[in-house]
Amino acid sequence: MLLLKNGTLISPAGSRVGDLLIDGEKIVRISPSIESEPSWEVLDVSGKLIFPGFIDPHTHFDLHVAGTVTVDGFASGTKAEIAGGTTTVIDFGTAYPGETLNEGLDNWFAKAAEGCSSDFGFHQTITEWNERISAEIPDMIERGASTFKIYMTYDTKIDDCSILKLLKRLKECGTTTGCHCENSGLIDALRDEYSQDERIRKVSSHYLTRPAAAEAEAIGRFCHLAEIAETPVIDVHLTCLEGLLEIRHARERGQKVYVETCPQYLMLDDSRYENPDFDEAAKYVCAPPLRKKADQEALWAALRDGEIETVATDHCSFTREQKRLGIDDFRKIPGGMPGAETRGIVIYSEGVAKGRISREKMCEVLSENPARLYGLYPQKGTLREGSDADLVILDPEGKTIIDQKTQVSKSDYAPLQGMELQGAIAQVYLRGEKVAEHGTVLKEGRGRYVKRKCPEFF
Ligand code: DUC
Ligand code: ZN
Repeated sequence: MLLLKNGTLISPAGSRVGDLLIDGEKIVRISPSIESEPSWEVLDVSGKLIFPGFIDPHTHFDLHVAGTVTVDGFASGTKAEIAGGTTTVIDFGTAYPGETLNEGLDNWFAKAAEGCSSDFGFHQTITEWNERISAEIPDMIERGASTFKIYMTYDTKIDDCSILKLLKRLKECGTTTGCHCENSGLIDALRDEYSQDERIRKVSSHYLTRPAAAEAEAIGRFCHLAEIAETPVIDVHLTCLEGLLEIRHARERGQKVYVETCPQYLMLDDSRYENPDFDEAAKYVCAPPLRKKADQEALWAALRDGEIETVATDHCSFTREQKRLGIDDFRKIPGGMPGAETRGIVIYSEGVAKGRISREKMCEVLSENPARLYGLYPQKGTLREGSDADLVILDPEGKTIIDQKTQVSKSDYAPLQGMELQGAIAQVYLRGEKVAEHGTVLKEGRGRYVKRKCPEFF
């Protein structure tokens, strides 16, 4: 038994000082005061905030992108996550065209077999639509990969006809999908144009060929397809106000649309791409790209107001050397950046400590909402009796400096390098076991697969 005494227990409904008792892997009692027994381990956490372990529902470990593979696989990716307080990740398994969904999922289980330091699950990415794939949806749900992902851009995209059919089928099966919304045709036309002259060697061409309008149009179209299918849907990695306006329109029509954003879109803007040093600018290449400062403010306000339900990382990490694949052609820069170990503390420091959002909202968007939306609740995402003892003990008086030299991710840069943050992730517990302390992972490979239920549409 482990008794945590006098911590501030955070939940979306409110926070209170109290004691929390862990027996093995589970939280067994929460009360304003629990009398300890001689055989128990007791930890005084006065002044500390106790969050349910964070959930990262958007990672890309061991993913092939633009002729290379992300530098973090499941071992280093989940180790980075656990260092930063994320106790469960949901990665995207992918069935490439011609593969069955079961084969795609098998491949992702094999990738994760190298060992995970956080608990883990999978969404299944669908890259084509036909009767065979449709028939396999119940298998995915049965295997716990109960939510899906589709792309409206990249080689993995599916067309509107397929999206509508898929949405109807997922509705029938009691689930839904997340979507990467960007207008592929618009982007392709601009990329063709920008690759005709010297702009082909400019990193800035990346963001100039993926404007907010491309994202907003695709979000609007995706929402209208969901309107016709009469089903809730998820927009992953929202970056901009224009896209948010489309979400608002859908909600005004009475639709349920769940929205995710990521710390990079809250913290960084597109001026990063204008750096004349290729290595510096290419660090930030991701899709959708970073936007304007006004978009960051709109996203913070939307988080505060409950218009964004989850904050994920979209951790998709490369080294600077890998980014150099695109030194002569911006279209070949692998897209994505690391962020696994910094998400929680960035949201605390820049959100809670700066007064943009409450600590209860932080708990909602990092823990409870992803647990509910992705079928993990109440096993995960909440501090309650019977739930897994996945805990983050956050010291609000601590300080964190982001430094690539001390990060766990194998990437050789940190997008927020040098940032001084208020607060520190003091300890992380995974199912009752202390697995990380002050950024150091104490126990590796303790993660297990979590079979997820279908979403709760709150
Ligand atoms: N965007 C990225 O930047 N990387 C991986 C996948 C994605 O959608
Ligand atoms: Zn992604």
